[in-house]
Amino acid sequence: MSDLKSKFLEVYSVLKSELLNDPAFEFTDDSRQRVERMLDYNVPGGKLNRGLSVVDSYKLLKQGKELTAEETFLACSLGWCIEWLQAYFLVLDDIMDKSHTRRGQPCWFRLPKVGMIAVNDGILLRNHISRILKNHFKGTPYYVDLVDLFNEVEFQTAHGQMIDLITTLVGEKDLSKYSLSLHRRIVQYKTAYYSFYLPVACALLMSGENLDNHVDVKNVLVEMGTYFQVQDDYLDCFGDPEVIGKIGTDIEDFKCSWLVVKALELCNEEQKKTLYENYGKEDPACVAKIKELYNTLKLQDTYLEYESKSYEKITKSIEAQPSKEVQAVLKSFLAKIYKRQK
Ligand code: GPP
Ligand code: MG
Ligand code: MG
Ligand code: MG
Repeated sequence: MSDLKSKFLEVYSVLKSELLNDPAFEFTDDSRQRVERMLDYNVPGGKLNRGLSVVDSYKLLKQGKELTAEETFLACSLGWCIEWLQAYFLVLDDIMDKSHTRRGQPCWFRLPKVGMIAVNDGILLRNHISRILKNHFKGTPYYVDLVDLFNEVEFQTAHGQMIDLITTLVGEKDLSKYSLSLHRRIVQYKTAYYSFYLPVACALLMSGENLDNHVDVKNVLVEMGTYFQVQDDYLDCFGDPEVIGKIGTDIEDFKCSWLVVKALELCNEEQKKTLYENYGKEDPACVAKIKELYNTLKLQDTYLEYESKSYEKITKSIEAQPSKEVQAVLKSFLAKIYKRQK
């Protein structure tokens, strides 16, 4: 494990222990153990890309100067706030998407002793972020901006999730509404802001920057986040569940996935009929028909083409950024996701 990752995980233990001894609640041994189990199950088990990116980005913004122990701790804590946010979203998203597995284990709400208590666990996870920010950032000049940033990004994500969900309403399932522009709108809000803009925005605030001066950076990151969610849509169908740690449900859930949008663009009348008749059904035979059609339409090739085109386009926008440090932050982020398999 890299030094940074082990340092990062050490900070997790510190933050967790503070939360489990929060004086605002009188924990009993049982309740403390319950929260600890919930955190260990849902917070640290992912790729940690979002969280680690805060530290990487902050270092690059400091032009590679060695960070003090205090700065490292603060950057890691902000990174963990994003991982906590991600855990909060995923616990709830898995209920809404009726998913089965996440990060190679059953979704939290699928555990017999959890069920719908997972909804409240989501609320706890969200509140932990505010506690961490209060405990460690209240005295900093950028505290208000940080709280505001997390609120704004949560607002955007919840609205993205809403449009993702209302397109799948039973009784109103209508493939003719699905288009690349609807897809872009959904993924920009449900994924790009919290996964891409937020880590870099945290690092910028820590460096004393005013976020209003970095609208171009935000636009590039939103572009990258959109590309990342297209990858997620692709992997939902074509990824290896052993590698991605989750079993796809987009076809069953009637999601406005990039794949179905592309299929609608490329299909003939007969294939369109197959799409309309089989998309959004739980029946494995219907799902198999959709996957077969995706193969006939060579969507894997369309995707590879999309990947290289997006990479080129994003690289060009990065190179148009005036600051070399910002360019380095964005390039390191892009390198982490290009051609990802998980
Ligand atoms: C990812 O969509 C989007 C989120 C995890 C945001 C959820 C937002 C909430 C307000 C709960 P996805 O369903 O495609 O992700 P996955 O494929 O990982 O389930
Ligand atoms: Mg979802
Ligand atoms: Mg989901
Ligand atoms: Mg998905």
